[in-house]
Amino acid sequence: MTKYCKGCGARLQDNNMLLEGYTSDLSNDLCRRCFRLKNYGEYQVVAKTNDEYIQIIKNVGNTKALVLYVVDLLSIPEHLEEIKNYLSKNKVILVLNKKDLLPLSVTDEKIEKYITDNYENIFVDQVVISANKNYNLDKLMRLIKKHRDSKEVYVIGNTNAGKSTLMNKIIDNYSINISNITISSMPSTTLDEIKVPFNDFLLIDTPGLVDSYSIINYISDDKIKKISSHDTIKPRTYQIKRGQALIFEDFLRVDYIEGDRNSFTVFVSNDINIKRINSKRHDQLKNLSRKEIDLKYHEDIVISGLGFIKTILEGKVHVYVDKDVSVFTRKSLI
Ligand SMILES: Nc1nc2c(ncn2[C@@H]2O[C@H](COP(=O)(O)OP(=O)(O)OP(=O)(O)O)[C@@H](O)[C@H]2O)c(=O)[nH]1
Ligand SMILES: [Mg+2]
Repeated sequence: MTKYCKGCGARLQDNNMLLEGYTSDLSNDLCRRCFRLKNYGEYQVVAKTNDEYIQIIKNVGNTKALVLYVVDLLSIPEHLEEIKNYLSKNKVILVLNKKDLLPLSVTDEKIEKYITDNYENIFVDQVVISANKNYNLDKLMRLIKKHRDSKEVYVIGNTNAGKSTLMNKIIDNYSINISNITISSMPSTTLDEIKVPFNDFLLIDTPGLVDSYSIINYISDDKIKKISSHDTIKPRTYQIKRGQALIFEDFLRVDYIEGDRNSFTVFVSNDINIKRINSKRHDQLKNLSRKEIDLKYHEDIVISGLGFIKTILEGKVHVYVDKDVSVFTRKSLI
């Protein structure tokens, strides 16, 4: 009988250690990779292609299932609306996760207003939650009840958005079952669909899209752990003059090239070291690819996968980072 790993959804097999779903004993519920991740925190890379992700999303688009589109509030994709290209027939609820990472001064209303102002009529509803802290899960459950008119509810979104964490929380809190889906701070933890019967419908976890523009793909594993914040971010504000720059460890440099004295408030993991330097005196990290950015009033500079810098005044900035990392500006989220 075909059996699937309860942690990552891969088909269990005992033939090839190097392939996903391997276990030495087919009576196990978990593959070896999930067992090790859960018990020892050891991560084994699996190369997942985004084609598989796109195929899953396309299949969802052929159903009328309700979709929960989970987004990490620290890494809101630049074009949230694009998901609807695949899901034109589905109702999609936008689930903005990891609220606990943002300071309390950032209210749900502010975030919701930002979404309604920028993505009007794309989503049937939206909700700000923290899966980790069980925050607003009741509200999410009410929205599911309100919009669900099919037997299936899919949970989709980029890798690391917190889809599996959310699945576990919903199942543990709102049904008699206990959920054991593997979660981790590393990308591509879930490998295939995981269907869990939930009260009178099926809740389906999916592998996440690997955002190829995210900084996560271009830094070492230990740095990935460092940039994945677990605690509420303490925003760090720098009064910054033309000719000064901020250096973030060994992966990011932001130079203030033109403009009046400005204020840069940085929302990234508290574990990341940031130094303010005089641009002329230090060449550090200038070997990275340079992106030139024109700032308007009250904009955020978003560095995919890392976080954002809230700025106040107009100006010109040079951002040095790996060439494949996307850097963009948006109207201030907060
Ligand atoms: N701070 C915070 N971290 C969260 C929250 N939800 C999930 N995480 C963390 O985010 C990381 C990724 O969580 P997963 O649930 O594995 O993410 P996923 O979307 O299933 O990822 P893939 O399976 O790789 O697509 C883990 O380190 C979680 O602990 C949350 O509400 N707050
Ligand atoms: Mg997952």
